[in-house]
Amino acid sequence: MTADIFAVRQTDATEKDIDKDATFRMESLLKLKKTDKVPFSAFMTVIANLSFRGTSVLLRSNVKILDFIKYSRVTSKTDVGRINPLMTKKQYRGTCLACKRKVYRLSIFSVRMDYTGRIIDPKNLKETDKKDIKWTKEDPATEQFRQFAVETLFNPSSLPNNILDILRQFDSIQKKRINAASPNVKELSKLDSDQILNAVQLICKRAEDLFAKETRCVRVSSPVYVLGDIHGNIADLLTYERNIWRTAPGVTTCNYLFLGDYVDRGEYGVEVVCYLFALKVLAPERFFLCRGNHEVRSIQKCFTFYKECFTKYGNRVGPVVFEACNRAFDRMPLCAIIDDNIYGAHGGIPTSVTKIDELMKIPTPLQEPETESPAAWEIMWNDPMNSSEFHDLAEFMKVKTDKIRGFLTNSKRGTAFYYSDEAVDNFLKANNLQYILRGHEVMPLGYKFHMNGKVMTVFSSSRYCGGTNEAASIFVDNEEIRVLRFETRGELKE
Ligand SMILES: [Mn+2]
Repeated sequence: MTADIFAVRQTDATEKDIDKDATFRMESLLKLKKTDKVPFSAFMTVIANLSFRGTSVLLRSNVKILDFIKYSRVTSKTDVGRINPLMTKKQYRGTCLACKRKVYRLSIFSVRMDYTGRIIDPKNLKETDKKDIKWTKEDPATEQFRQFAVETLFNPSSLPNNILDILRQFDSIQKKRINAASPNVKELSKLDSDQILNAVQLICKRAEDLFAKETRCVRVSSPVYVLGDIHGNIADLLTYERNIWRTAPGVTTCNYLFLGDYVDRGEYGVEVVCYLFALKVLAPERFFLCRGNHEVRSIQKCFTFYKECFTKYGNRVGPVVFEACNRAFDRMPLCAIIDDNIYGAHGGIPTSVTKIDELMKIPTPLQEPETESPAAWEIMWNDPMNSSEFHDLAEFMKVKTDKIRGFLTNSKRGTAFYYSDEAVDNFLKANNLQYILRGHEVMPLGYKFHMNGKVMTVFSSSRYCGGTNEAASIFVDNEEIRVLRFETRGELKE
């Protein structure tokens, strides 16, 4: 240490000088022999009473701290930022926290995709690559998952894959491709009513069982595409397939959240339901479906879905198809939370319940949600209303706004409520959330921001009821909420 102090002070001390100084410090300051060990407390005492001089220089940097900061870390960061602003962001992020520290295993399947994005020719690596990899025996859950992959997910002729192929033929380009790739896939119109009944019943039952097991408010993580009302528009649904989940459901990287209203108004309610249920069955942890106000029997009887089942499938098969779909609807989750930050539901927030934990307690199944669970009914029906309109309406209805906690009777719909900025703030604060995404109302561009962007409407069926509205979806990724709009006109015309 004495030698180091001399070195920092840059004196021309010889070995002898250093030895002399060290002996002096040991004997006179510490009262020890030159060869003794120095106890730590004794060492600290001589430093603290300043009799052992020079030690502080050993801890000092020979560069000024401001110069150090200026020329090292910060400079390099600004340089990176100037080259590409995304790079500085990525330095901190990489993948999300939830994605870190996972235990991975090798998947047993390699799959081949044809030019339509469909999976063909799955290869079991246990059989084809056994020379390169020694496959160990798996636990029962993994074995079960692999069994599902063999029989359903990567089996091109499994029920859900078959349903998807049949429904893809509503898109003329997909139809040509499917005919070229798999000439044996039948068109829907060429199936007899018993085949259809069998397929619809089976896919609905499997979806029903999955929905029944989900929580009433499902947790979804980004990246996720959020879609609003579809309303029997199979053509638009196939446009999304082409653009945002082109590859088979088993190998997509994103999640997909649908906010309800799959049937009524549009012509292809049954097809939309079967298509979405097939996705749910193939990839239950990727595709999430919330219930909309049209996923209710009494509403479908007033609109078109009930009639659609009868006209398409007749008096014998029609009611069975209708009931099979509705048994699944009765068990659908009501809302979703994305990344612990964004709430998603068909209509929005209910009057009676402010905590998500309470929403979890809503019972299932709900055949008649209007009477069985007002909270569920309101989640499916309520509409947001901005402050000035809300106050005008309250005045008109002669209601004092300080008593109603931000909710007013929904005069436009004749049921449920409007919710204001105040109700939204209470709900978001109570659950530590930031945004609300919902569908339920058609918008000219397919989306609309309300209340300074805290609430967003997304509508994913273009030209709804013969109108001119566009379709949109919302893409949530990398701490950003982006609106996507779709050109839905093109490819369906021959
Ligand atoms: Mn609706």
